Amino acid sequence: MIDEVARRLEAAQRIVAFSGAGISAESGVPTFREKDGLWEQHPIGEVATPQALRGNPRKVWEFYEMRRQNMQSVEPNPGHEAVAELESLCDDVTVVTQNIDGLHQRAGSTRVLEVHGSLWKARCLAGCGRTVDPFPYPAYELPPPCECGSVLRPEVVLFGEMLPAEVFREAEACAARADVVLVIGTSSVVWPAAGIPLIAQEAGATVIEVNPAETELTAHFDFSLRGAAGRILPELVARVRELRA
Ligand code: BV8
Ligand code: ZN
Repeated sequence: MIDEVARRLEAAQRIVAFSGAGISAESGVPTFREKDGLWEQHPIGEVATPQALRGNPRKVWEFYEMRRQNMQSVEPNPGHEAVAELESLCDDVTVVTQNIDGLHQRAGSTRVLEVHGSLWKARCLAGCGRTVDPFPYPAYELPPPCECGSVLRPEVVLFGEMLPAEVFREAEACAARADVVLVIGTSSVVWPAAGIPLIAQEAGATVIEVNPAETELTAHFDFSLRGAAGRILPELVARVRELRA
């Protein structure tokens, strides 16, 4: 199967790598829905909804500041690096990530669409328009003050919130014109992001999942490589390189 997948990848003019928390798992970043996942330790209703943010901005900030703190000792892993290396094999590669950790960019990917926002950006909660990018770690005060007298909020998409319209539109457009989509390390349960690979498939793309487990959408995909991204993606890229040699 991996030979057939490598052939599809080698022939692709336009590639979309769609990623979730699983690609960062081997960097030591906890995922959300596996055992001891983030949502087990921190109920979504308390730390990842607009209601929680309005009701207790400090508690929501403590959750995101803890994740920013954990990221201080985290590096991209061979999975991120293999995705970045795709750019040397294909001149139209777009990463569409649900992750907010910034690891794809640190691994060298140059076109990254963050459909759920970023840990490293903040914006005014009251809507005065101020944005702080980058919003470096540590935040000296939680919640951080905004010049307008309100406070800043993480530039992260909380449950029940719209995804950044421009970014999501661009992600849908990239999916609709992709030849191959890699679906890496996502449980495919969070919408509308989970629908990105299906948009590509409707438009004729080959969709390849990389995940140690079966997911909600595995049955829809053309190929599903069972295993860790940090092992499978470097092997895939190596085979594409061989086909090119
Ligand atoms: C919206 C914040 C509404 C940032 C996140 C019912 C009730 C309420 C809401 C809904 C509902 N039904 C649908 C909804 C909408 C809701 C939703 O989809 N809920 C789901 C849970 C049912 N969606 C929303 O609310 C979205 N907004 O719909 O707006 C609207 C509509 C119109 C008009 C106005 C408003 C907003 C969704 C974004 C929410 N924010 N996070 C943060 O804290 O990070 S979502 C959160 O889940 C993260 O962003 C994460 O990226 C995302 C998806 O999770 P995964 O990345 O897939 O991670 P997970 O742990 O689930 O899975 C890890 C996978 O990796 C596993 O498959 C595992 O096997 C694999 N893996 C593990 N190790 C490895 C590996 N793979 C490879 N290699 C390894 N080594
Ligand atoms: Zn403000």
